[in-house]
Amino acid sequence: MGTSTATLPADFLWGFATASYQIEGAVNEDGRGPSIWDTFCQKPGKIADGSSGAVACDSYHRTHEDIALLKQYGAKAYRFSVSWSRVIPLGGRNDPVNEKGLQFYVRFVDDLLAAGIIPMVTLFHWDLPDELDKRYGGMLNQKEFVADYANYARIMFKALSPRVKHWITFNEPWCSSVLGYNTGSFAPGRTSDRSKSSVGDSSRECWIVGHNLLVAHGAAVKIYREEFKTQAGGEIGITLNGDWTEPWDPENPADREACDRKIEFAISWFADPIYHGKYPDSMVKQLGDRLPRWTAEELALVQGSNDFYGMNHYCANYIKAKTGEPDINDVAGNLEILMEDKHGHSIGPVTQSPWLRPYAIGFRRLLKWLSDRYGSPKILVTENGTSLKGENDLPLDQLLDDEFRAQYFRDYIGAMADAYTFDKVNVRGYMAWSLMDNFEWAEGYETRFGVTFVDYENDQKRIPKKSGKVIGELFEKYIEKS
Ligand code: GBH
Repeated sequence: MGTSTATLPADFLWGFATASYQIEGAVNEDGRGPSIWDTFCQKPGKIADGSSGAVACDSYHRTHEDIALLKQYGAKAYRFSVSWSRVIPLGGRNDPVNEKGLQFYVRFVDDLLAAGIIPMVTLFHWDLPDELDKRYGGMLNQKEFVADYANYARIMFKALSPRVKHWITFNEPWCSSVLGYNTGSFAPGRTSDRSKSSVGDSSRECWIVGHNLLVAHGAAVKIYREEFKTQAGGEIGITLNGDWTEPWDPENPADREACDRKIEFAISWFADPIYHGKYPDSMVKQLGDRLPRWTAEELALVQGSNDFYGMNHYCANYIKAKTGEPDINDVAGNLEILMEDKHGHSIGPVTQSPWLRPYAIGFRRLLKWLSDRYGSPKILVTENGTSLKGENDLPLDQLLDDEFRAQYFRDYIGAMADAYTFDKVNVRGYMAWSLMDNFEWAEGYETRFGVTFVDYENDQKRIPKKSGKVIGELFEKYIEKS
């Protein structure tokens, strides 16, 4: 819980988040083309329960149910993402636009606004049109990818601006780069590990993809600012994921240094070029010429390209420095990421997600860390939430009474209010992950993150959990009355 005198400003924007491939389903409907996730899910062994987003929450047919949920929870805003291959089935700048796909989003935005809910649109939440991957190597190919992404972004700005005033270019480029091109655990699944993929170079491709995503982000921001922003009075930024770090041994300076280095490799990889015009020294030092160099033209697009900092945050880790030369495929900064410290003390309770143990004070500390490093930017928290150990196996009445998740939100939203009130962090928005249970990528449907239960066996029926209601009560308490 936050300190009792903590508050949030009257205009604080709060609500819930989702992503297209995780909720929409209807993958073959109304002319949608396949994305790299449709293809990836078909490969045996890639998804824990062998599932895919083919039906998911069926939100393509249930937008009214989703909007009703948002209203019921009292949300001011909703963050959702657009499926690029619904709008341009083949993806490219010379490929046809699918008017039916585009109109789906136009109508959805109209419906949200009619319900009094502010739309926040993510242009890319990992579901690249599959054809672009096949045609020219997708995100690896800077020239083609940036031009195609810019074309797609302009189509969406034209269709939805000025009614949409909050735009996110990319969700978590770290995941697209590292999980897609280093570990191979996410689409398109490229890696040097030949037991997982026949193609890929973990030591190089992730750094190239990260670079290209930044340039594509910059290109879209330039278009928005030059052609749409003035009329819309809107804002645009990128969303980065990053966990907080604590030293495995606080007495060891090497572990303390490794804590910052871990955040640099996860977050500053993208945020330093945007706010400071360069990659972090720690990355340059470790990666040498495997990290692309910035050209003047690229930097002109990338530096200064955030109107706000989009922050996805879930948890924290203990960090132990490695001794010796870094592995050629290392992406973490030559360190171990641990759940327990030197004395065997866990950073937080276990959840259904092996990587996630709640540690709310870490949220406050990371907000301050980002604020200090990037000159007090406006921060919108674009995702925060938790899974719950064994939730999927609970009887329905117990599953709906998700006190563990409710407490997570009390602790995390409280920590954020503390950061705003006492650390003067300029955090102005918060979207809980997620509005409802959905396709949890490589984890399939077994792991649930929703504040709403989705019954995949019974017509994707939505039933609110306790935590959905708690979030509204928390913001009611913290937000100052204007
Ligand atoms: C978010 O990422 C996603 O934006 C969202 O789509 C997803 O549903 C949500 O999380 C819940 O998972 O153990 O090395 O594979 C959160 C950031 C970064 C968390 C990668 C999982 C896996 C690290 N994610 N991390 S590893």
